Amino acid sequence: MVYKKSVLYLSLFFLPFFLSAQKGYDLWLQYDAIEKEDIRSQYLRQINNIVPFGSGETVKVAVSELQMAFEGFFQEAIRESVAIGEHDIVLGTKENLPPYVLPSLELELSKINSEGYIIKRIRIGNTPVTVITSQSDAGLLYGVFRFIREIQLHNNISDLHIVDSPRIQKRVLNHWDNLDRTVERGYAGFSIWDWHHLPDLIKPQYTDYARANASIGINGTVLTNVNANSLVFSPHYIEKVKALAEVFRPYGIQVYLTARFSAPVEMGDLQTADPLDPEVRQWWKNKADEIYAEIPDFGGFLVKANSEGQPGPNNYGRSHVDGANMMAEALAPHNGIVMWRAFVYSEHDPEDRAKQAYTEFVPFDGQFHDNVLVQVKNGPIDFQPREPFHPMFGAMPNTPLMMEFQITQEYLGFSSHLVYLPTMFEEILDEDTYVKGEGSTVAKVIDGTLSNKKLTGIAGVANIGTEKNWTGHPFGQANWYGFGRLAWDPYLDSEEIAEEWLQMTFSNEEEFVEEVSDMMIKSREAVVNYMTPLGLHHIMDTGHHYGPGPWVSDLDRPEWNPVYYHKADSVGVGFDRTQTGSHALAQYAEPLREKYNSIETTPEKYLLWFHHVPWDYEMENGETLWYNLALKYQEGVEDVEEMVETWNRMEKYVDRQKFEKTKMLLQIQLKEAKWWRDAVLLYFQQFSKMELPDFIPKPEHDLEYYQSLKFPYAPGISPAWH
Ligand code: BDP
Repeated sequence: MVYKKSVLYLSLFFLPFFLSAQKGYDLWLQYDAIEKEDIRSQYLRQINNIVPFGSGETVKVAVSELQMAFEGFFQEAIRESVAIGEHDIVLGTKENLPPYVLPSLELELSKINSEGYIIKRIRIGNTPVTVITSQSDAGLLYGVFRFIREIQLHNNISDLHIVDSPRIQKRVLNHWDNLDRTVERGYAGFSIWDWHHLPDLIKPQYTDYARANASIGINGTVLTNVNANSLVFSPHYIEKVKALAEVFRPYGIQVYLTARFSAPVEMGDLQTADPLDPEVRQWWKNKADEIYAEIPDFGGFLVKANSEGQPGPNNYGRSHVDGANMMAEALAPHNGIVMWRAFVYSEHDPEDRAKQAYTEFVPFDGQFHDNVLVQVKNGPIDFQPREPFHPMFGAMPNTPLMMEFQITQEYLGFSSHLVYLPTMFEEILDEDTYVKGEGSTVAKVIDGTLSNKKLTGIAGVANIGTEKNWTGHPFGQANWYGFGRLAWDPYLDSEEIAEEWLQMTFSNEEEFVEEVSDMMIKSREAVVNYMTPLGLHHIMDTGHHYGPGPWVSDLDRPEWNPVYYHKADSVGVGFDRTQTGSHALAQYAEPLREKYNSIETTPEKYLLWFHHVPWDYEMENGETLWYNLALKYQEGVEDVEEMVETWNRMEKYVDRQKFEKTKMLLQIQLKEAKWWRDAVLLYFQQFSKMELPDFIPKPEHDLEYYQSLKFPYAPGISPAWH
């Protein structure tokens, strides 16, 4: 008896924690009961039964998702029915809907693409119903998730008329997951792919992963690290990949693998991986056939070649085109694609690293096969808190270019800092390349409208791991969510996305949504300010990229050292990329070239990216560069202080676990923002020889102390780097 009591006591005690953890796990798919009776009854008046048409797996998961959502919202089971009645939710693809439903949808059906959907309130005779329809199964599921979202946002559904289609075709997550379950640049635990137990153990988490992705329209996942392991091509692993593909298929998600260029040699079959060697070409064809025999809807390969030590066609005196086209030929009969990365820079090339990808790839414009996408990081260096857009965007009108964003926060505070990345994604997508006159935005390059591209894509390096809430930081989920939403429509407003996510994840209360979305929107500028303001970049400590390391200068490759990027000296700081320097700005179109060539017309946010600026240079506010640098670092710290205060006011809206966790993480962020400010300013002061302005509190430690800090076990470094 006593024993039982204590069990009960314990379980009651732990229940709130368990529920909280579950809430973290449920991401933005929280189907919480609608407590306000007027809202609840209004919905119930317009939702009766579900009437599905079609019998595929996708229809089944769509119905069960709706049922799960309704049961959560209304705490009542919603029945499935075969005959259409008043206020029913009728769902089916165009092909499967009964013909008498179609006339009221014809116009909309002609407007959506193969993955789009329509949600429309219509009357069949005198019977009012809500129809969710599409051209394809995947579109139908997207429509169902959209309908659910409308309710999560407490929108009116009495007169729904939504017609929506994705603007980009391949909307893909890139997992930098290794087969040993470590995750390169992963800060949320280990890989969710339990390779050892696959294909026999199918974890419910795989389905929940697919649900989350489908709910935001992600339709592809690259399961493995770009620093690839050829073992994944063995029959043993293909079987495991197949098992995952089967879980994801009903959700419209294709699987892809990273292809290690030297696989034909490493798997012991051939002596060479030369892409022009007929045996090598045949090897890739056979491998593709073998994979497709098991996974008929396999997506294709992502390839990192001749980059950071990875093998590639250059090892055999061949070009990126030779390599990519060889794989493209192997995949083409199966409708597979190659995503060939443009992230290349060489230790043998003394040219500014920011120029190298463009120099190497742009001359190949138009030479890649139709099923090749060249995947380009958003900026010309490497996922920094702020970079100008990559000049390759717009410079290859005859080659499909795929955007690569990094959702995992390698250079932005890992999973300890609250940084809302869609603000940054939006900044890049909105940038004007001017290649076809004003309005030639990066978004138009990516969605193919600028140069009429047939194949389009966007990738995000995932921030997902085995942590209970998937992403470590509760707000990391917003970056996964926001990436998906922008991949669907790169013209969306990141603030609206933040508001949506907050309502779906936390609460619909206006005060909460307003204040916290504002905090999220400002969080990106905060991290830029306390890490790399005014165009500084890559001054993180090397290897793990955790914390400041502007002093690092002893690594073998020059461009692995932060001093290479800031070039501080007694005159000033910054990388001269104008005519007098590396002339990297020549890779941009006019009028950008002219604009960036002069200090006066370069936006201050890119100042030290393009110019080596004297410490006493007078900036827009009449103060010196040195003063302004200090000001930015201080602003960054104050921005975080404000975030802390905002969050503390939100306690009443948030479940305890998420509240406490975020609160503690914000304290870490504040501590680290101060660390950044003090360490970087003390370091640069050696060059500027100027006093720190009064508003900078006395640093807690001296420079030597900051330089002595070492973090050999900082997370995210995968064995690929050892
Ligand atoms: C760098 C990362 C490294 C990745 C590389 C890449 O530090 O871990 O392998 O990018 O994108 O930023 O290939």
